[in-house]
Amino acid sequence: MYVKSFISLAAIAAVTGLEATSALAQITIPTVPIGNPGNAADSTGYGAVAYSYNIGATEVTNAQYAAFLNAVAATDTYSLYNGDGVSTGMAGSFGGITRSGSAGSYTYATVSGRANNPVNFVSFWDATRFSNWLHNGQGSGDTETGAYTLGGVTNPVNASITRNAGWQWAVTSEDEWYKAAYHQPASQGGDSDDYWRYPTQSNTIATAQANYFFSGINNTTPVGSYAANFYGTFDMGGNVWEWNEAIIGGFDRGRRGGAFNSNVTLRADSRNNITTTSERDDLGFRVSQIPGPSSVALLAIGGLMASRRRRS
Ligand SMILES: [Ca+2]
Ligand SMILES: [Ca+2]
Ligand SMILES: [Ca+2]
Repeated sequence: MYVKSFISLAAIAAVTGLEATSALAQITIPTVPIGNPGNAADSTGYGAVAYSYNIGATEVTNAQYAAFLNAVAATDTYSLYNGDGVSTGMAGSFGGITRSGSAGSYTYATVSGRANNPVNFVSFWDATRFSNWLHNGQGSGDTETGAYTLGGVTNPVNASITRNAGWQWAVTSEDEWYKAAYHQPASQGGDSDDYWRYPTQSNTIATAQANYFFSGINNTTPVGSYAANFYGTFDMGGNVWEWNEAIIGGFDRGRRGGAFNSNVTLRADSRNNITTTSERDDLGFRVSQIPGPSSVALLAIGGLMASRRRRS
């Protein structure tokens, strides 16, 4: 019977010791599996990944990033929120997150109609802290340890920070990103050399396929507004550029895929980089995941729910 098998969040909290509110606050990052491990690189030299991994199906959204801010940025020690000006910054016409209150009790909300647009105005270091927070189970999870050891320094020395072994969530590496965007084996319906020129399963692109310069939108669009590519990811071409981990020069990290104001930079042969502290209207990020202990913990909670249902 439905009524007897129903289990409330409060009951889950009672049996797991979790607060119902923290269970509700957990966000979900939809991911897709990237298989074909051990694939060869493209002629550009990128795209080879030896292991299987998951990647965010979409760019990280304003709603996801606002949940992160509400969890860890009541004071905002690390400048995770960009509040520049009225027309720029996260509260401006290209952003989608507002901040209320004063330091120590800041709260954050998404702008109506823009919750599912990609977060922007985020530095590379903001992206690493979001990843660490996911790695550490969200909630009050630490932002300074996990996939990256940041040591409480808002903008660390660039070359000193690389992904730690044992990572569970991370900013995409350049190869992880490139493979998810452009790879499709010829044997699985792909291009003859296993890589497309655009992240749209095609060697040409049209405005029906992505939000880029010729679309004429000149702003971000909700993630997933265009068709998915081979592996099931959205908006790897256009919408916003996406940070990757590649260390390029003294102060830069990689970014790929172009944005709403881009054209040729959507292409596989267009490698790009920008200063780690840049916070721009056309730049966001996407995360990678290796299933690990936190996923196992969630499965355990799911199993507990199932066993409670069976008993009730
Ligand atoms: Ca920031
Ligand atoms: Ca090709
Ligand atoms: Ca993009």
